[in-house]
Amino acid sequence: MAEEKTLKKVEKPKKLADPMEASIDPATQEMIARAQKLDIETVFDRAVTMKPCNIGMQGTCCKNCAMGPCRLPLPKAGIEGEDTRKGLCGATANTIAARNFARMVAAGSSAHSDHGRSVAEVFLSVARKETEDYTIKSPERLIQIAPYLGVAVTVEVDGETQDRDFDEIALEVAEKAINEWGKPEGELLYAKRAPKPLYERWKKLGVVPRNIDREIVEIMHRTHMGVDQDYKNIVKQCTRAALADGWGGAMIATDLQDVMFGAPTPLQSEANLGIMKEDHVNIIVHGHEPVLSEMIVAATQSKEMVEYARSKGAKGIQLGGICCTGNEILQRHGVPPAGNYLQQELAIITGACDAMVVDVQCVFQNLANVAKCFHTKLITTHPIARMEQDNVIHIEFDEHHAMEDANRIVTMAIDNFQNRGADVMIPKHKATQIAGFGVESIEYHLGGTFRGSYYTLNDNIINGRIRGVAGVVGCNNARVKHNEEHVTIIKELIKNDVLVLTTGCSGITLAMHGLLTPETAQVYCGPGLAEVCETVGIPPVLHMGSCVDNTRILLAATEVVKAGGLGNDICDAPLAGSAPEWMSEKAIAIGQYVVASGIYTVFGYHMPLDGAPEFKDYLYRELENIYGGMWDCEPDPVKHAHKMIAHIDKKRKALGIDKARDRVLMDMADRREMEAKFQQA
Ligand code: XCC
Ligand code: SF4
Repeated sequence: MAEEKTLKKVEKPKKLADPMEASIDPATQEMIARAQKLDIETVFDRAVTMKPCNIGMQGTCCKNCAMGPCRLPLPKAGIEGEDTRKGLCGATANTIAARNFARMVAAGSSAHSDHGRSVAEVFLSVARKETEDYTIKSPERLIQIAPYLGVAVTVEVDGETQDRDFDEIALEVAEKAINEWGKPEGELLYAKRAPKPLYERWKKLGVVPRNIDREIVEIMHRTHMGVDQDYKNIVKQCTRAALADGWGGAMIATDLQDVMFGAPTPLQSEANLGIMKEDHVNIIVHGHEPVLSEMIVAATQSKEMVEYARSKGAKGIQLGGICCTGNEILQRHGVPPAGNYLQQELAIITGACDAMVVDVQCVFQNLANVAKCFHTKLITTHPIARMEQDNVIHIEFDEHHAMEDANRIVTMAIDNFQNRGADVMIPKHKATQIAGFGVESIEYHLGGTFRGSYYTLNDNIINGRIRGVAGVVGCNNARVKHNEEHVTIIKELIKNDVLVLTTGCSGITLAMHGLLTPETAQVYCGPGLAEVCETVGIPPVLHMGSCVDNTRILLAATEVVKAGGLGNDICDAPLAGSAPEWMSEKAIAIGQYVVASGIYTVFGYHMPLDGAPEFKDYLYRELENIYGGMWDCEPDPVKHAHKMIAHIDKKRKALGIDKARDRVLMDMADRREMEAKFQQA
């Protein structure tokens, strides 16, 4: 019997993903099919063979001590009367779900903030003049952020105000920035960059972070067995750690990256696997920290390297990005992203990837298995992110000889070009995009006649041409049809005159599907938004960068409040947030800081909260009374967009600007009618 069973098992054909069901992107569909033909397994196949754990999905599995794991699924019939479910220690479903949620916030905040710390450390070497490979490309940004870190930019000399020595400012900024991670007293300095009422609210609630590391450590302590067993108190600490991320670690990362590598300005590029070139050396950089990839960009552009590539029979070097490392070099150098999170294996499956260089976060361990099937060199570069497989090469990157490391990596890729197999297949698909928007470029482009202020953006919101602003960000998730949620939600939003700001893999997705061009306005936008976009020549979806650059969205929201006419605080303005296909713990940290900053935030993919309905209700409803923003989850993309729009309209109504939209839309209809008549005549 037993034998028969095993036999049967072996005979059973392997379940594979249906490429058409797995993604809406033709390049991805083609590459999944190719992988299957070559018998190489990808995340898409694993997603159909491995089902998620039902109790984990509900958020109510606790393994915080060795008496567990204690599993508290919600009874099928629901709960009538008192909820008597408990873990061995008596922990309730609320406590367990809240602790699990908090640990996601801690992990997510630590990822962004550790990234920020690395950047701050490199900047300290720059300020101390210990490295020549990095410089200060944006002195303006440095001067701009210095006061927020309590660093004076002027000095008094004989009663006269003079500019302070620039090197001195740089050094003090570096020291003050690094201090934010572990200072023994005081509070997070950037908290005061938020609108005053928001800061005051945080202060009153006792959630202003003390320092970045401490808030994360405290989550780990509080969620240890037998410590914080009041879900509301746990959520309070989630807020404090998440704010330390959004208005701390991640914001410092963005700022100091801008200082060292330049603040992004709008530029044109492309996106999708089709950016790879058969006759070029293809190098893909993947991960999050731009510290190394900045050097790789420089190396691939150097004359020596290009000539070396030619000497090996290639026409040149094509660099491409995946995930947020990709976004970082896209927005500053126009390097095209080869794909988003779910396409990382596929870039290798083209057979044309001569080296994939990874740093931290969102890197599949399966890349090593896929790389084994091809000539691709998979190179890990970060001391905290190595892989166990023996085909992975580790070249540890050190900022003190950054250029040397980058040259070594690029040389390795070039040398590998000749080892390519005959079987190369690069999908043809790619799209053009405009990326590289920032707080200042929105100001500049939407500044209208009085350039240099958010007033014109506000004015267009007040007069109803722009209904509101949405931040749509975040990952892909193999449990969701690749790209579909992002694209559907965005189309629905812009159709309804909502201007969209995007970052992360969402940005890459929208680029791939051609939504990041000014021409998109005529095709997909409602009449109000279309008019604004056409007048100023911007896309209706503005790519603001990587995941840490969600802080740009916070600062843009702050500018909206400052410009006036849309309330006194972020929670008054017609704004909403969304992460359609989230998967990363960082998304939860981001969600929490966005909510705590006053913005209604809808996740598309399932949130692990169903096992604890009371805790879920607290996040989805109660938080609005505390922070002005709250969580929500809606997997249906059209409903998802309309929940955001409903919130935007609620805010418009509260501001008394709901009638303006009716007028604008009527005007437009009238005008079109007139134009039609005119044309007939
Ligand atoms: Fe990772 Fe930032 Fe998510 Fe993409 S979006 S899958 S976190 S790379 Ni931030
Ligand atoms: Fe179970 Fe409590 Fe231990 Fe969690 S902390 S595993 S609920 S005994």
